[in-house]
Amino acid sequence: MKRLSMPLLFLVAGSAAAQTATIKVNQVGFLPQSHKLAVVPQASGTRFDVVGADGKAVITGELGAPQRWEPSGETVRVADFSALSAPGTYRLKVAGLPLSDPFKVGPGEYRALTDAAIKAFYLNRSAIAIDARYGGAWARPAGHPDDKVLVHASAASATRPEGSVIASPKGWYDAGDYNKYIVNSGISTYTLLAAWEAYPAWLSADIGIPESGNGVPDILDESMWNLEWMLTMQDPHDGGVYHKLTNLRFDGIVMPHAANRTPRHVVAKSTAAALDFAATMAVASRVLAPYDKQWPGMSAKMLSAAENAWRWAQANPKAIFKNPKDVATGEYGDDKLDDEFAWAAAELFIATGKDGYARALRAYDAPLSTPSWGNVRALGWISLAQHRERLAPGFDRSQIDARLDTLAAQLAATWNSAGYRVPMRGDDMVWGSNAVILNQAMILLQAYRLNRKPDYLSAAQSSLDYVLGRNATGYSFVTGFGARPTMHPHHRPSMADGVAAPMPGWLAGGPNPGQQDKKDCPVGYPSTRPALSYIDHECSYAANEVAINWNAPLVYVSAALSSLTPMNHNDTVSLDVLAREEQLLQFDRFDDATATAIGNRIVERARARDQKVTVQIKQGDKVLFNQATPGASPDHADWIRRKNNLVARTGHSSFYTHNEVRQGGGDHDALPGLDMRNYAAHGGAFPLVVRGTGMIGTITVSGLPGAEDHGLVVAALKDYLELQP
Ligand SMILES: [Ca+2]
Ligand SMILES: [Ca+2]
Repeated sequence: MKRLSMPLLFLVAGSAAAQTATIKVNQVGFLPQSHKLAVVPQASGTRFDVVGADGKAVITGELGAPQRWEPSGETVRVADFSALSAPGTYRLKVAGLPLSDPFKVGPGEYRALTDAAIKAFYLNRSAIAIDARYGGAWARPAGHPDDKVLVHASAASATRPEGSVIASPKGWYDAGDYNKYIVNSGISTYTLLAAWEAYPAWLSADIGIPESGNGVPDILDESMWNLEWMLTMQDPHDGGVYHKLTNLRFDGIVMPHAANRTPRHVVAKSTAAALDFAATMAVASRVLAPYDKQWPGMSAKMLSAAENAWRWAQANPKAIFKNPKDVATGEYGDDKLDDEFAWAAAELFIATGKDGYARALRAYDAPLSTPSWGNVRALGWISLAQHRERLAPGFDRSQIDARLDTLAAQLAATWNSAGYRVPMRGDDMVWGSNAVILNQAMILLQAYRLNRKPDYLSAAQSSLDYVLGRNATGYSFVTGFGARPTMHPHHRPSMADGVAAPMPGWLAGGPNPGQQDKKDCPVGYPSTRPALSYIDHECSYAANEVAINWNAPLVYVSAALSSLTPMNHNDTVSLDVLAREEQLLQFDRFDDATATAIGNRIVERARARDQKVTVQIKQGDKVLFNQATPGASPDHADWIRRKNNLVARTGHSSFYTHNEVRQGGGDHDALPGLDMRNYAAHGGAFPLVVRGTGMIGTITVSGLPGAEDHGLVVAALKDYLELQP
């Protein structure tokens, strides 16, 4: 930790703006085809080198023109080294400045980041011990069982008078404290579920939680931990939803199990809580529909809970939450509820197709702005964009593109003109500013999916760069990631656990010129400038706390960039990995029923994600299974025929051959000696092998990019084979 401040101290003598006189770069790294920028303070040099581990320059370029950035008060130049795509570890070098922090370039560079950002939710679970197998050094006993929670006077009703005891276990601790708030849980859970809906391939990986390997993607298991808690916060007698479950006062700086034993309460029902609950449950009901076997009846139960909460909000449209006199925990107060009505209406419309919800959506309509816990309007439009193909008739789909593009265009314009090349303006630097910039990235990414404007993807990459080090403070704001990460977050377990390193994978709130904690901190802020209003100190609840609604967009944005950034032509998958897959995914016996079960499984997965594919399973010349999801193209049949021919010839999956050819520098669309009208070296056809017999046929998907077709087959096979006795 001492090391971190060395370069700054080194420069103090020569520079008035010591803490800013370093090159700022994303300290984690980039995908080969990412847009790549660094921010360079004014120095003698006007050129930059990117140097490899051996110190030799691999790329050299001209710095951009000097430009002032008001939020930090600096004049900076930008280095654009997007041309760098070869995997490796690099630094930037500019005459007159210390070398930059190191960063990596490589495929899958954000895998560890996405996984750690999801795992942070696990580590913040209430009512369960964190096992060392999954939590490592951050294992701990269970805290806050919440199996006996009191109904607070503010929440009393005829059927549940003050002091009634209810069970409301599970859920995530909200932030650095140990309380649970519906409003903030809503947007956080939504963001994880939306990430899954949009980027299921990247997010199917097991991350090492108790539910890993159970056949359900871990991000959904993790979300379920909180959804189950949220369901308990609805009063079954009237559909209303309690605003929060908290102590009367914040716990001390202790571990969860050592927190005070005074009773916890559910506090007042509120309109905001009911609507955020309704929206989140509507989303969860559609996302979990394919998992009815694992959670019987859950999807239907959630949809009905959502509609009941909506009805309560209709009947109680102005129940604005204020902390009762005896309750001092977080308020999450919001008196502008048009956006909550609009969000819930959008999600319920997608879920049910009922015209009443479409009418409500129109009634509460307004232009979009960057989402946050108290401003949720844009969340509904992200969902509408995701589901635009299957919205009930009568909904003007062109409106979806227009709405998201209007906001994304504003953000991209700011990004283009700002000295630091970020979409965030000085007045966006509020409490939790790091989540503001990542929520801006969510909008940019969703707009990019609709219209593929390259600036939107680049501006979203810049947003991730910002939180990982390309900001005026030079910190990577994600614990455990980068050369100079946040080390002292305001987070009770990280402060009380006796482990030197903070719990990894958490995003600090970030620069906040409000500096509301100034009087509570033994160290001063280095500056009053918005972009420099940050201290890495445990005291700093205003700039250095962590929170579930800040981590969720980190999951979303790292997954989206990993999925949307174009693939480098040099990016291939290891043949060893693919060969092992082929060894592993074999059958002891195979018959028509097996084919039907696997085929259905693939179709189910594709349908759940709205993917247009054709699935075929063939034994010899006999087709055992052939089905297409709605909207699949008739062309798929020919792709399947050509991919199958390749598998019959090579004995390997078509994805294996695709990678083999590319790794050898060849063109996969022109295989020597083969008539490519009858062969296709694209992923999606997988050899059907019975142990002791050999290859008897193929299991094939077509319709998506080859890697995804292949991924769909492999995921379904893994699912199926692991579940066999
Ligand atoms: Ca799982
Ligand atoms: Ca609001």
